[in-house]
Amino acid sequence: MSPSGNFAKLLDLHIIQSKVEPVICVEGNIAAGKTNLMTKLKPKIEDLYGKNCVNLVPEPVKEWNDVGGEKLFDMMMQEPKRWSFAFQNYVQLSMFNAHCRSIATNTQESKLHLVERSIHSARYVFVENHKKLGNMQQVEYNVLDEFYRMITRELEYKLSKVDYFLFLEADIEVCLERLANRLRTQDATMTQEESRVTLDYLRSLGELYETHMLSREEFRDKVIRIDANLTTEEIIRNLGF
Ligand code: TTP
Repeated sequence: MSPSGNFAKLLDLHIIQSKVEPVICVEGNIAAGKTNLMTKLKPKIEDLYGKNCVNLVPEPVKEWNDVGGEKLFDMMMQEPKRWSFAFQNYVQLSMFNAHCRSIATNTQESKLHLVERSIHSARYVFVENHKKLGNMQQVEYNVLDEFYRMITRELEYKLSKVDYFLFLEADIEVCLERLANRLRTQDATMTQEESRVTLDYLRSLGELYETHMLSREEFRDKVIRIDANLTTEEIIRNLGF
């Protein structure tokens, strides 16, 4: 695990010295500020390494509420026991598709990929959470796990090979407040269904981030923890930009 102040130096090492295209995933609880950070970090990095050098890959959230015309995200939030399996299946599928599309259509000279969340946190935070809450049967969990392993180990697509996880750590009270503000100002990237998100739900997701993303051998050394109670501008400064 690296301190956040080293991030700009790490990027420099990757981009200038080793000339590989790093994959950086921005992680964190619901409403931790991922979208804001990605949007504001992109121009800072491009100021240093050239116009269009960042390939920004947002989460395909809009697709989750239009599955052949069905609002699957809303359905899952209303009836998680009935729909969490179908929903998490679709999250994995749509992320895999969006990530592969983004690489295939990326004609610009990208030097790095800045990705919102990852197929790994969808699996180890959200799927685990549904299992823990009893929303998913063991056999459904097994199917999702096999699907995840097939995508990441056999297909091994580029954006699943993550170099760094920028992990935004905000207090759950702060996340809930930001979510409430977003719903009040109609600036919701998802729908009013997110008003069903509770402190307990955020706490549970936060615990799963700790036990999986921050502790598993395959991820833990790639994690850069960031105090996300701060403003986005302060975070960017702390990252060394
Ligand atoms: P978030 O990625 O948390 O989007 P956000 O806009 O809240 O984040 P930020 O403010 O930090 O930019 O996800 C959108 C919703 O999708 C959120 O309610 C969590 C839900 N979700 C799942 O239920 N399962 C999943 O596997 C994933 C990845 C998201």
